[in-house]
Amino acid sequence: MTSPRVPHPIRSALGAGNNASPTPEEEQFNALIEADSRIEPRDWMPDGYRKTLIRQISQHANSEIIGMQPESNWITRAPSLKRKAVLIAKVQDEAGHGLYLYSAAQTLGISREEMTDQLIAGKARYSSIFNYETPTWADMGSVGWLVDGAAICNQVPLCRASYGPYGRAMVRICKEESFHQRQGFEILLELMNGTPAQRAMAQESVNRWYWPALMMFGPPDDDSPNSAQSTAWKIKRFSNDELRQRFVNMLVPQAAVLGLTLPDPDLKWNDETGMYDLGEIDWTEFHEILAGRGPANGRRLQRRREAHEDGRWVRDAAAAYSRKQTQEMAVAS
Ligand code: FAQ
Repeated sequence: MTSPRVPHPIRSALGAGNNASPTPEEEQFNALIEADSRIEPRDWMPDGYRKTLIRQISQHANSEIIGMQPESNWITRAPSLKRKAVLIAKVQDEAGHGLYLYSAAQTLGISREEMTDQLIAGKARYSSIFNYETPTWADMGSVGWLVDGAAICNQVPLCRASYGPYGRAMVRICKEESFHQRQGFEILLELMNGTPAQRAMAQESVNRWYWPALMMFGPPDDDSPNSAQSTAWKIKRFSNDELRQRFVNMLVPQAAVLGLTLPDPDLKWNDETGMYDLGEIDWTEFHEILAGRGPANGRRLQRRREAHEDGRWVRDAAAAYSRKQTQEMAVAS
């Protein structure tokens, strides 16, 4: 796995081949990035930095919101009252994460309506992982253990992202994701301590979710067009492949505790690198999903559109109440 060539932050912030001297605002921005300090909403920032953040944060927010669907599928069928309560709380947490992230993106000058319109029109991305089905209860374990586990690996470094509102939102989100990952692990542990049929259900589910979870980290480094610039701007702190590797290194001992097999016949410890070697990822599947041809792409967007329509009366009522309050305040003053 090769690391991307990382351009110098100052030169890249100014744009390749731009020999003009930096403006005072550019100098200030570059100095903040170099000093590992934070860029705040009112600070000057290059257009590309703003656009990159809007792209990443809105995709991330969309993922949290669409990501509610595969698990809400199981709320009415959870096997006990305790599991139902935990699952409701988890799905509610994802809604909260979406809201923090949409708010962080709004500080960059895009409105919530624009982001929602782009999502329901099918023009905005959300994580590939949420286009898979959740046909068994064990999938709630796999989503927690593998999907939230991958999310944590990817997101802990984002707590240090150079844009203040994004980094701060990630701190809170990561705390909740840790709990999510543990509840997934615990569902699988209980199944693995159960009957042969329960153990088989857990293994079958992990077989389906393992490779898609590895794809969550994005394309390989040599096919990741955004990485170099995002790393130079200290939005990304590690490459896609580095984080994917870190995730697998973490999973292997956990799988051993669970008694589960990770479905990669080429997975083996490498004494030289001090890491696990991984088998080949099927990137065709990833690109098919990004092109909208995954197992559940159509239904996920359709459900999001329906939910948006179902919520119209709430938005209208809130807007009417807000107008009324503004009028009352104007009369009183
Ligand atoms: N899915 O050049 P790169 C969660 C796109 S939250 C779809 O490497 P970048 C919590 C990428 O956008 C999960 N598209 O891009 C939860 C770009 O396309 P564009 C979401 C993907 O941005 C758990 C193109 O490929 N987490 O799970 C994916 O430098 C359970 C080229 O890629 C985040 O969003 C993908 N997996 O790196 C909720 C974390 N990967 O935009 C409910 C924040 C790549 O140029 C239940 N995001 N693409 O048209 C990131 O860290 C980064 O954006 C990456 C991609 C690492 C995802």
